[in-house]
Amino acid sequence: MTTTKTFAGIPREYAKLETSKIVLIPVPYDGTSTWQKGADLGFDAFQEASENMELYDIETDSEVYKEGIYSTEKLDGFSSPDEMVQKVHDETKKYILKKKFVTLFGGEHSISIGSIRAFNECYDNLTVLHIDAHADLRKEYEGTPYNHACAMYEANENTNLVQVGIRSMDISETRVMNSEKVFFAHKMVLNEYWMDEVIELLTDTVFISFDLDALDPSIMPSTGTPEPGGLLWYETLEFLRKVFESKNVVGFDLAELCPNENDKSSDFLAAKLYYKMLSYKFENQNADYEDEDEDDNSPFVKLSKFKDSDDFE
Ligand SMILES: [Mn+2]
Repeated sequence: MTTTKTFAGIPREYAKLETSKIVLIPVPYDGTSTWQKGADLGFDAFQEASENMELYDIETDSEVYKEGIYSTEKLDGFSSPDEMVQKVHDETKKYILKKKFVTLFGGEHSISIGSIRAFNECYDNLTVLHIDAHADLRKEYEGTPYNHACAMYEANENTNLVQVGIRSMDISETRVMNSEKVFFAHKMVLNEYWMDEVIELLTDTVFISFDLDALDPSIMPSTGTPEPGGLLWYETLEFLRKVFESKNVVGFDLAELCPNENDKSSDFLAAKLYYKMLSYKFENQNADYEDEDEDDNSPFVKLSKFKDSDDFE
């Protein structure tokens, strides 16, 4: 039997595949990163930090782990970037088809290529909401289209790609970038309406690809390429909660945690961010959460943000 640890050390009864609504796929891959290596160590640091996190979310008044979080075995041991993309695609698609809410944790950002491909095969009119310091729009880099610098090239071709927090890119990327759907960090800081403007550009079905270097290095120093001028904690949470309230988020990934053994705060932030995103996803279901039996609520159904249906109409 598997010895895979449960996310946050939750009891096994909440981590069985059959009853879990959420699947966590770890992809500790660091095949192509260009400067600081170490994203392959990100998942273990995230896992360890998660085990030290309290599991009641104050803001949503929920314990989302009770929806069930199944952790798959790590995907690793790839012989090439192509093989990594293919395996991530296959594994992601397998769990989408089991009607799970699929989440992934990198690894470097190229892990998103295969997962986005799988989501795009399963959902119409998919938006990829890409939150990152970097545009990641190179067609090819250092000999492969599956470099982390290329993570969003295919999404830009095949989905409604909306990019948020961007503050570093190559001039060649300006030629493929859809500038109407890019929110540059230096403009966001002057625009109090950026969250609503982003949401207006999203279709109803959204996959969130979150590169942790989107966050400011003051709160997320442990990433391969820290860029000044990033998102802060509460604005990030406010934005994500709005997205989860107003759109059907069908899955997400977090990438590029590059842990530093002398500073665990980034690892903890990553664990908390992951758990916050799950809490936002399921908060409407949790509103009536008293009966622990399974019901027909599916994470794929867009739910009213109102807890009591008498309160509106
Ligand atoms: Mn990045």
